[in-house]
Amino acid sequence: MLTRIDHVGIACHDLEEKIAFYETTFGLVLASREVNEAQGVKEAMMHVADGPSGSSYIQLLEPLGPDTPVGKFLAKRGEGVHHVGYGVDDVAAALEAIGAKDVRLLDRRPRHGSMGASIAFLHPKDVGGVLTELVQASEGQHEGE
Ligand code: CMX
Ligand code: CO
Repeated sequence: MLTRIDHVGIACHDLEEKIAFYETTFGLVLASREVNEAQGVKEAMMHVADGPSGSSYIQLLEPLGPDTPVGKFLAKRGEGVHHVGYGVDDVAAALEAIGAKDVRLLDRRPRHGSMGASIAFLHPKDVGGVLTELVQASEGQHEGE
């Protein structure tokens, strides 16, 4: 069902500073920068690599306010790894299969993610403490294109 690690989401206080850090320290290239009001974040995708089933990224996340998922996370735990996003071919089908197991879905239906992807989250308490995101890349981002 999972085709790749699409991205690792990292919570930070200052998006611009962290973009510069990943550029200068690791030579990563900024692939996109977006504000996602529904998710309460300002975010950047830093391209890491291309593989046979698509690309992988580091997703840098700055909260739009304290009462957002990333805002609450930063207040509680500070900066660091916030979630893991796995690639899937069909996020709706993956949700149906996973929802039939004892894993709480934070999204019953896919939502809009970075770069036109369809995304959905699984509750961290049911995934061994790891907030987990399923990512169906938009057409054109698919299969190593
Ligand atoms: N990883 C692991 N555990 C987490 C977590 C995370 N990122 N965020 C919260 N938790 C834990 C908390 O530590 C807490 O555990 P304890 O009760 O043991 O202290 C528990 O989950 C509840 O946390 P909370 O602070 O009370 O927060 P909420 O329950 O209100 O929200 C969650 C938690 C996961 C349901 C919410 O953050 C959510 O819906 N996340 C999905 C959306 C999201 O994260 N969007 C931003 C990224 C967008 C993108 O990737 O594009
Ligand atoms: Co993400």
